[in-house]
Amino acid sequence: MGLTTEQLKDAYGRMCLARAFERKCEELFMQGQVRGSLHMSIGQEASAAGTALALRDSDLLITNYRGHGHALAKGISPRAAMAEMLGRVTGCCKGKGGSMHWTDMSKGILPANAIVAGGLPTVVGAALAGKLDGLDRVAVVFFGDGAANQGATHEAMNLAAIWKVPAIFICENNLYSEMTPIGKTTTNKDLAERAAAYRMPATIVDANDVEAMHAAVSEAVTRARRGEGPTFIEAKTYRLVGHMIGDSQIYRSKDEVEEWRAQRDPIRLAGDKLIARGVTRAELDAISAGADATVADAAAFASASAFPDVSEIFVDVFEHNALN
Ligand SMILES: Cc1ncc(C[n+]2csc(CCOP(=O)(O)OP(=O)(O)O)c2C)c(N)n1
Ligand SMILES: [Mg+2]
Repeated sequence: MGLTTEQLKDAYGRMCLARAFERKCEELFMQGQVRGSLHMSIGQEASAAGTALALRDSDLLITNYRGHGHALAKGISPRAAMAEMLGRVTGCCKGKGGSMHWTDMSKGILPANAIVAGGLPTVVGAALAGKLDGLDRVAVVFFGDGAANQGATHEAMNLAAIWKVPAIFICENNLYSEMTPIGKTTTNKDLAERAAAYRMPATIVDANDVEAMHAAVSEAVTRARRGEGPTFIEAKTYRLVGHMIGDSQIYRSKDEVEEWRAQRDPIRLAGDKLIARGVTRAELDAISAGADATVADAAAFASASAFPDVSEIFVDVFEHNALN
């Protein structure tokens, strides 16, 4: 099941937005305006856009530290997201969560967290809650190939399968866990095969192809809505930038990165498909310029916003008494 041309244009726009947003964050990071670290998903945008297009606002999404594209594709406000990057009070966590805790419950985006595999137990709970409440709602989690080796991943998959909860496990296999190539972390590089241990339906998808990604997630959503339980999707992809900003990337060759950039850039692939369907280059440029304008507006909004007042430091955080 492919996307209509309108849907593909929508996907293209969501991918352009994610990329423009992260490039702007990179710029702001270099200026010292974004603090901490920055984990970009450049090269992995089709996984996010294809998934979001298969979901409703009421469906839940949980992501991790590499989740800018996921949350933007699912509809987080770019202004609130950028203000959060800059630690401003108008941010989606009032400036206190940063990049790694983006959330927007009105769009079904649960607060992200940076614990590798931390989203998997949460998604089982979120899916179970929807099932117990009789809601027609699915819950999706994104995690990486490294996270697939965590114990929590397997506990979560086991429970999801036995309880038949409407959860979708999307493992973005970008071939590296921080600086470690997948060949050094596991003997079987097809991570989808692990789902068989839980009798969970699983599929491997070329996640640089937004249509393929959308088709795989749509099938999983249909199964979940029918009450048939969870699905595991291995989204094969590649990050075109370092693990985090400042990563010198000495663990992989420049040729490898260049080959993925030249052959498999998901935005270019979607653009080529649109051109083949008769969309003009000028239309594509207009979509991309629209994304740039949204990001410029978000950055201006964020820069003009105040920092949270220091009196707010313990508001909305867990257990500040532990510090006393
Ligand atoms: C429990 C835990 N262990 C270690 C880390 C440090 N860490 C941050 S990202 C990362 C690599 C995860 O790789 P992968 O799951 O493949 O995701 P990717 O970064 O490639 O998207 C590690 C080890 C962490 N955040 N949480
Ligand atoms: Mg990885």
